[in-house]
Amino acid sequence: MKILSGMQPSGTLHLGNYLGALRQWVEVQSADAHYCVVDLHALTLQISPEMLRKNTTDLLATYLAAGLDPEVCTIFIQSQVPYHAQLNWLLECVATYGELSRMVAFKEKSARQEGYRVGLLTYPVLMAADILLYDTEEVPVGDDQRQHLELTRDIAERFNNRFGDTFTVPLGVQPKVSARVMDLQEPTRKMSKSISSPLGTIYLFDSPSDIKRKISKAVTDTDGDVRYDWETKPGISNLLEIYASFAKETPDAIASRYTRYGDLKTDLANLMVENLSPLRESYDRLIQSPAELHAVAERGAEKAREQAGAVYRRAAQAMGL
Ligand code: AQP
Repeated sequence: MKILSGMQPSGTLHLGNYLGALRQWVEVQSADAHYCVVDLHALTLQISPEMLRKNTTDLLATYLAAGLDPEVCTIFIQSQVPYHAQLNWLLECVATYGELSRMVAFKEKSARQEGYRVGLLTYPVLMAADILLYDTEEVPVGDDQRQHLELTRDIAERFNNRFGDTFTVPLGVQPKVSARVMDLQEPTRKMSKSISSPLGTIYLFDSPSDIKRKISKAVTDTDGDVRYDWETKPGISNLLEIYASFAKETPDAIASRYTRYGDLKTDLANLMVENLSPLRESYDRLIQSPAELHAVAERGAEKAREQAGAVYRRAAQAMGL
């Protein structure tokens, strides 16, 4: 199965990025899987060059710490494969302004920024280019990316209809639980990198004491009944999904073992510390070896350029270039 996914180097990953995306990537890695650090996407944010460079290296180390293996799959940095930006332009001439302006992420992010730039409107087209360049069949992403995935499918189908069969039309795949991890303080809003919520966001490399503190302060409700029910109990349901995701059980099975919120929270916090500590230790080790990280990225980009070049040429030729 041909797979591609990526993340923006826009800061330390949170639990949603891990459970919704990165952990699935590790489970399905193979010689046909491509995972990239999408640094071009991060240019849509207000980010200094130094910070972007640091975040890019950090994210690469995080991929490896989480278990992606460069001997098994292709790991690369998007900007080191120029075909992404090149195919982006071809696809911008296929996508419409109307469909881009209907993207929920664009509406939400543009409402929070004054003088937002054109890239915020068009980055879903770049995402389509990222995916289509690798003849991707499946894209493992969190639930918040569904609309962008639909757009990618629409663009691929429109291109194929107009210029002949060129692109594989990909499918988005989400994990069964924790496809949308919610903010611990505001469980009706997704956990997010760009909205600051110090107690509501668990970062992948939080210390054990921070994880325990944030879980113990997570918003629940007053009826005291441990039940998996998003409609009336979003706070508890969020914790049950996170628990289920780490324990590889169903949220209902976990709920049936608890009668008190406090006990559920204590066990969940311990389980998280147990699962996340090895990642943090591995990251601390990897980040000390920038030359090794650089070599992984170089090797990955070389492999990615070969694959992406062939698809880019196919698309360019189909359009008459
Ligand atoms: N809360 C979440 N639950 C499950 N999955 C999530 N993802 C993001 N938030 C959650 C998934 O993580 C990947 C990150 O992709 P990205 O780096 O492009 O970031 P993003 O989609 O912009 O989400 P962030 O990291 O929270 O930033 P904000 O919301 O601030 O833009 C994707 O697979 C995404 O689905």
